[in-house]
Amino acid sequence: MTRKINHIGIAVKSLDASILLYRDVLGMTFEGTEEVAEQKVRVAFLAIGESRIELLEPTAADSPVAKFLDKNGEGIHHLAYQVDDLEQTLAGLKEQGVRLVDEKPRQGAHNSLIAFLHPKATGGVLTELCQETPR
Ligand code: CMX
Repeated sequence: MTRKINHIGIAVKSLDASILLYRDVLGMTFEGTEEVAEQKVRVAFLAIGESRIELLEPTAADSPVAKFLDKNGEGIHHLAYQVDDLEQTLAGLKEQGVRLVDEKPRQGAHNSLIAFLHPKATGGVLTELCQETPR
């Protein structure tokens, strides 16, 4: 069902300052920034091997990432696993009684479809499932 770690989401206060760290200090490949209006975040992707780091900066005070930063400060926000068929995966998880944040796929960054599972159902780790769609 889950194929690989698509990305690791890290909540940051400043995208620009964090890009300097991940690109210039840690040497990852910067792939660009994007606004995900539906999630109220601006994101930057940095490639590392077959996976990515996703830096998340809130764009509004009521963004889930703003709430996370207020409570925890900067740090790992979620893990994202790649699946082939998100709709089918969600249906299977629902059948198993897993608590979902999103019952239906939503639009994510990089033209992907995404859905979150509730951290209370996944051992305290906010878990995202994503299905890459052709660009
Ligand atoms: N990782 C682990 N636990 C988390 C968490 C996170 N990122 N965010 C919240 N929680 C925990 C809280 O610590 C809290 O636990 P306790 O009750 O034990 O204190 C509990 O979940 C409830 O948290 P809350 O602060 O009251 O926040 P909400 O219930 O309002 O929302 C959540 C939590 C996960 C449902 C919400 O953040 C959400 O819907 N997230 C999915 C969407 C998202 O995060 N989008 C941003 C990224 C978008 C992208 O990658 O494109």
